[in-house]
Order: sequence, then structure tokens, then C-alpha cells
Amino acid sequence: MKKTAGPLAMLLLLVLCSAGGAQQEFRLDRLIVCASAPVTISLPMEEPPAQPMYRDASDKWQALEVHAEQGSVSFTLPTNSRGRTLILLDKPAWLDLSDVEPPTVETFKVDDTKLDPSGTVDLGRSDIQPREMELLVRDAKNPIAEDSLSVILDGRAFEATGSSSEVVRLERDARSVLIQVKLAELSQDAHKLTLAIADAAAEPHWAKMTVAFSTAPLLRNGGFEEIGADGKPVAWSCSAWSRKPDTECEFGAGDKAHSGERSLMIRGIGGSSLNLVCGQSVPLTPGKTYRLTGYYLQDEGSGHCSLIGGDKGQYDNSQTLTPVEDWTEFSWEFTAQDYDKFTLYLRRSGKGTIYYDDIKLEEIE
Ligand SMILES: [Ca+2]
Ligand SMILES: [Ca+2]
Repeated sequence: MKKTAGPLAMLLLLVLCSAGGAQQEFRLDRLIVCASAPVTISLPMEEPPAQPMYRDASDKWQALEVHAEQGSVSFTLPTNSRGRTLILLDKPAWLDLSDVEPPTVETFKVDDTKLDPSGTVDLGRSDIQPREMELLVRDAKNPIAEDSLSVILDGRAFEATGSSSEVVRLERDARSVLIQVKLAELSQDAHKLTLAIADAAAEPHWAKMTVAFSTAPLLRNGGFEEIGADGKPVAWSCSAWSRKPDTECEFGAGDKAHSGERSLMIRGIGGSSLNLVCGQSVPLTPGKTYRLTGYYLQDEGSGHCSLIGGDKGQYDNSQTLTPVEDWTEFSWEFTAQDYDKFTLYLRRSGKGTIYYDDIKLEEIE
């Protein structure tokens, strides 16, 4: 490639982009020239181009005058272009230059359920992970650039998770396509999938969609094996309610366990008020019924569990957990009322020690 510089210092940046790849039928070669001085460019080209065009400084498309000779074509950047100039050395017949809109997502299906195809969809939490998604994408003026599809899962390339995607053309002009996504089995966690696909316009426009879903357990660290730097079980927050100056208590990782190595230990030592709680916020859905199960061990006094919704608008208590000599299973069911936040508490009243382990929360209906 030869370039002829003007007398002044100039910046020239030439970018040759193509949209199409395997999709030869709707292949589009774009040339972007960034120059701050007059410039003449020569490129190898076997056949003289049929319809060379450029976008001028006022965003209008104009015919580009080119000089073709023996396997190359050369042109001088017109004076009414400036800065960054978009050039189509051979505008294809199918290309609509008036296109300024991105494609639209017309339908969105997750495992055969139709959902609103708005830009961001939150599927919420479920024990069952979505496995298939399907999007119908349509562009009003140009074909969809089928190989422009980008799928990112949790900030990583989608294929790295063992998942796969495919673009199926629905019409001969490729203005509507079906994006089919198959998800591999993912970790029990919150996930975010971002999909983007462009049209094959002179300047590509992108349709984007983000889908969030979570298979994270309702309750974290219910086995109390994860211990923080402070020596206390991770994800649980412990305190003494109605604490008096003489309240003496202790919270931490228990050295007894129903399974694993650890449990949650809550100990009342002394004082006129011993209302001890360890809580964790839980993502409950109003109207749903849940079952809390677990094991406890307790020498004296009493324990129980509570669910608090909103600003104590809902305040449900489990049955009392009485002293037991060996690990004993308990189970408690409750229904979440219409609040936007919930906290579950494992509790202990009075002097003595309670250990909790293998605490599980599940949605039952
Ligand atoms: Ca478009
Ligand atoms: Ca444990």
C-alpha cells in the first residue's frame, strides 16, 4: 500500500474491517480512514469496484472516484471528508445505506417459556437452571451479520463453560435470525449472560440482551464449614438483641459438628438479658412456602428460629428447641408475606450453649 502525505504533519490510520466471514453472501468490506491531511491510498484489487462510496463530513453517502489499474485501485480522500471516513470500496446491491437502527429482539424463550424480550431480563432464583434460550432477532433494513454473535457468561467467553450457540437464518435475506443458546450445567451461583449481534449495515448497529438468573442456594454456609478471618462462620451476622451492660455471650465456629468439622456455636454466659441471634438475609419470594431443616445440640435453656420480613412486618417464630443430649433434627415451615427483604435467624435464649449444623432452606410450594 502506498500513501502520499501532505506537507504538514498528519495522522493516518487505515482500518479494513469486514462483516461476513463464512457468510459470503452478505459480506461487507469496510474501510475506515482517519487522516488529518490529504491522502491518496492504493489497495490491491483484482476487479475494478462497481460502486465505490464514502460517507462525507455531513454523514451523506457519496460516490467515490477511484482509479483502477492492473490489479490495484487507488483514490484520494475527497476534500469534504474529515477525520474518520467510512469507505465502501464496493457497495453491495443488498446494502441499505439509510439504516441507522439496531436489530430488535422480537421474541425470547427460555426452556420453551416465552418471556418479555426487553434489554435486561432477570429470571430470578430457582433450583433448576435454565438450559436453552432462543431469541428471534430482526433488522428492518439490512441482513443480520450472523457471525457477529457474541455471548459472554459471567464475564467469560461462553464456550469456555462448555455451552454452545448457533445462529439460524429464517429468511433468505437474513434480516431475521434465530439465536439458539444451549447452556452447560453451571455452578450453583448467580449468573449473567450477555448476548450481542450486529446488523450488516455500513456502520454496524448492535442488538444487546442481558439475562440474569441464579441457582445460588437460598441459604449460604448452612454447614458452617466456611470460617472468616474473624473466626466466625461466613455469611452469618451474630449479635445480642436488647443487650444490657451485664450481657455476656459468645458466638463462633463450634468445635462440635453434625457433619464436616464445624457448626455454629451460640453461648449465653451471663447477664439479665440473653437474646442471642445469628442471621442471614435470604432471597424469598412473597407467597411461596419454605421449609427450614437442620440439626441442633443444646445443653440447657432454649433455642428457636425466626423469619423477619420487611421492617418486622412479618415476624414468625419456629417451635422451641429444648435441651437434647445428641444432635437432633428439626424442621419448620413458613410462608413469605409481601415484603421485599427477609432475614432468617438462628437463636438462643438464656444461659447455656446451642450448636446448629446442616441448616437448609428450600422452597416447597
Ligand atoms: Ca439496522
Ligand atoms: Ca458442619
